Amino acid sequence: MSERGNFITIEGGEGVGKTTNREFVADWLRARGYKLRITREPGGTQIGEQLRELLLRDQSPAPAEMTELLLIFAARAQHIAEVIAPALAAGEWVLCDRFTDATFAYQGAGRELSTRSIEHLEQLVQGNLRPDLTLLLDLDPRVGMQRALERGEPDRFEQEDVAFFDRVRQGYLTRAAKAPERYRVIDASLALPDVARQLQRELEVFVDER
Ligand code: T5A
Repeated sequence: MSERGNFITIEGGEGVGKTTNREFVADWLRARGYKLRITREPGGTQIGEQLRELLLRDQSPAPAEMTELLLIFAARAQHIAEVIAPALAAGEWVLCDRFTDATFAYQGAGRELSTRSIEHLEQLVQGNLRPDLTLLLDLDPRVGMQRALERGEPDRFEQEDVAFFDRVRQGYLTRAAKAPERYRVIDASLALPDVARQLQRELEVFVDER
């Protein structure tokens, strides 16, 4: 039986550069010979991508907050069953753009849903599965929104006000402070090469410890 792979997540608010830097992380890991599965949430499977479309679409009436939370965990259950768990079991590394920390930040801190309910769902859907490393790209949401809006039309989440995104950022930072062994906070306000340098430093430490 092959050794279990490692599960790495990239997190942060809107427009912090998760997708852009995911490529850097992936290239760095592949260059060191790790077999890598790149995926994202919400999404990552056919069912999950359909749920993503439903979640991000600007629609009226919008999904109720609890509906949103359950749809996110429904997509996650499928993602774990179909992609994440089999890949890790086969010894692949999984690099995921957002995971449950996003739910604690957006639905917990942002929408102010109870952390206890999210923890219950986390346990129900994931069992013991947690990321081994979380790279949190931290950025003032005003800058992140500017970057995201320059790129295209805002989705349903991107239409929230700045107070919502301030809570999201604080939610992430609070979780990171509580689990320093798993989280690495990256200053995403710097130019891309400087962000990449910070990521590389953290990856070197992580890989050395394996
Ligand atoms: N969601 C998700 C929840 O509410 N709960 C959950 O549990 C989960 C999993 C979609 C939404 O779903 C919500 C949160 C989200 O609103 P998403 O598509 O992953 O999730 O999230 P977005 O934040 O919308 O993704 P974006 O693609 O907008 O942002 P990224 O990936 O962080 O940013 P990226 O890489 O596309 O960069 C944005 C722009 O900035 C530039 C890039 O070139 C690009 O143009 N840029 C920089 N410019 C200058 N300096 C830098 N350092 C730069 N880095 C990037």
